Order: sequence, then C-alpha cells, then structure tokens
Amino acid sequence: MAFNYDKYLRLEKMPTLWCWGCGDGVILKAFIRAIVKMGWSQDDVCVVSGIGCSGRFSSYVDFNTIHTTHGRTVAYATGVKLAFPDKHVICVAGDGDALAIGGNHTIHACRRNIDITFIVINNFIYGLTNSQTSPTTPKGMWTVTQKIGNIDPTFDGCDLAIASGASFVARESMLEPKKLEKIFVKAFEHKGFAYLDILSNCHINLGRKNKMVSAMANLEWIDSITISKKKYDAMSKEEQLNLFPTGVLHHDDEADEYCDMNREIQKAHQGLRSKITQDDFAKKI
Ligand SMILES: Cc1ncc(C[n+]2csc(CCOP(=O)(O)OP(=O)(O)O)c2C)c(N)n1
Ligand code: SF4
Ligand SMILES: [Mg+2]
Repeated sequence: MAFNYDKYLRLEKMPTLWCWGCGDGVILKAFIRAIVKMGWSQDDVCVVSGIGCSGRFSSYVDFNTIHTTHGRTVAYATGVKLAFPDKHVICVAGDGDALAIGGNHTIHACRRNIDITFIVINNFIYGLTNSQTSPTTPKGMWTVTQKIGNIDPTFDGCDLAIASGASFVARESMLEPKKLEKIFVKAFEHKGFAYLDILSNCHINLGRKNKMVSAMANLEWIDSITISKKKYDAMSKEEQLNLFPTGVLHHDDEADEYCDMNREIQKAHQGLRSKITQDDFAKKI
C-alpha cells in the first residue's frame, strides 16, 4: 500500500511554493517516512527551520514547528532543546543559513554536542534570493554575485562539523530517497549532535546559469560529484579532488551530550540552593 503522507502534512499549505522538480520535496517525504519509522508522536517532534527555500520545510509538516530567522536556526533549536530536553528537535537549514550567516552557531552547536538533528539542505547556492554565492558553491560556477565565476574555495560542512565536535556526521543526496530515509533514521537514533549534509538540486537558480537547465541535468551533476565513503577512502588524494563521500562519515557514541550535562548542573545548583537555605536556617536557631 502506498505510504500516506497526509497525516504529517499541512494540506492547507499545498501545493508547496517549491519549483517543479526541486529536491526539497523528495527530502521532505523521506523525512516524514523516517519520523514514522521512529514511531514518534507528532506532538513530541519539533522542527525548526530558517529562511530560504529550505526554510519552508517547517511550514509544510504538521509537527510543532518554528519558522525562524535566517542564520539563527540552530540557535533557536538549541533553546527549544534545552527547554524541552525530552522532545525530538530537528533543525532544517540551507547551506547559506548553516554555513554562511549561521556558521558561528553551527560550530558551537557541534561543539556542545547537543542532541539535535541538523539537516542542511545543500543546493550549493542561495536559492530563494536568486543565486548569490554560498560557501558551498563550486569554484568557477556562475552566481549573481560572481558573474565571471566563483573564485571562493568550496567549503565542506561535514569537515567543519567533525572538526567542531559533532558526534554524528553524514552525507547523502536526494537522488537516493531510500538511503536518505535510512540516514535520517540513523541520525534520529543518535544521541548527540547529528549533522547531515543533504545534497539537493536548485536547477532554477544554480543549474540554469551553469549548463544544467533541467532538474535532471542538475541531478546528474550531483551524481557525478558524489561517491560512497568506502570507494572514496580507497582513492588517492588526487582522485578525491572535487568529490564528496556519502554515508556516515563520523560516529561517536561516547561523547557527553549537552542536555545530560545541563541536567547535572541544574541538580548541583538545586543542591547548592538547598544547602544555603539549610545553613541559613541553622544560623537562625
Ligand atoms: C538576516 C538575514 N539576512 C539575509 C536574508 C535574505 N535571505 C533570505 S534567504 C537567503 C539565502 C537562502 O539561501 P540558503 O540558506 O542556502 O537556502 P535555500 O534558499 O538555498 O534553500 C537570504 C540571503 C534574511 N532573510 N535575513
Ligand atoms: S529556487 Fe531552487 S531551491 Fe528554491 S524551490 Fe526553486 S529549485 Fe528549489
Ligand atoms: Mg542553498
């Protein structure tokens, strides 16, 4: 029987504002299937997204949702998780949101290892605002801010996340929805900060100006730059150039999780307060 997404969608918001053929829809469906696999109740999930085409994610899914400001997505999600540590907090942001304006928040969320799943929809461009260079835009590509070709070195969010202390880091592309669903489940199961680099197409604002006019052409390009981690690891440094390994890139189950540590601190504070009260009381009698 076909999977019924209706229960998890805000049908009154349909059709989506995403362009025909945009990868964001494929990611959204895999995301819902993964949540259902986890058996989580809709009330126990909170989806926080920023501004951008990817930011619309939170408008379309029927969970607790926050559609927040560009670049502050993971900061809001951190606040939600600290206030409601028993809820499943999932953050969705674009490459511009997560790695440019919000790069600082990303580093520190990774460093704290707070139990949030951070889904970065990486379409290599500022999609919503019509083609400005993002940190992941490949060198040489046309953007509206670098019309002769991007000269900035391409940035790898997974490398940043690993170096900053995220305890689960993985990459998949929307070309393989089943793998996407599986990686979401693995990330949701992980306790700690899970950083997911999800490659997607923006044939409208990246592809059209870079000889990838159709969604299919953009997807073929994504296919040509991705390779499984196993094959990638067997390659020489020269062969690895301009390729992105997919699958789980880093996994550490032992790292301390931030909400657990925070709980201990709260307990210690309470102990301190009650001790002071007892001492004060003792002085009075
Ligand atoms: C503080 C702030 N700066 C800039 C903007 C304008 N803005 C909105 S979305 C966006 C870029 C979105 O790119 P990305 O995060 O990669 O998401 P995509 O649209 O590609 O999914 C920008 C610059 C804004 N809304 N707020
Ligand atoms: S502009 Fe690009 S990212 Fe935005 S909806 Fe269209 S194809 Fe998708
Ligand atoms: Mg983008």
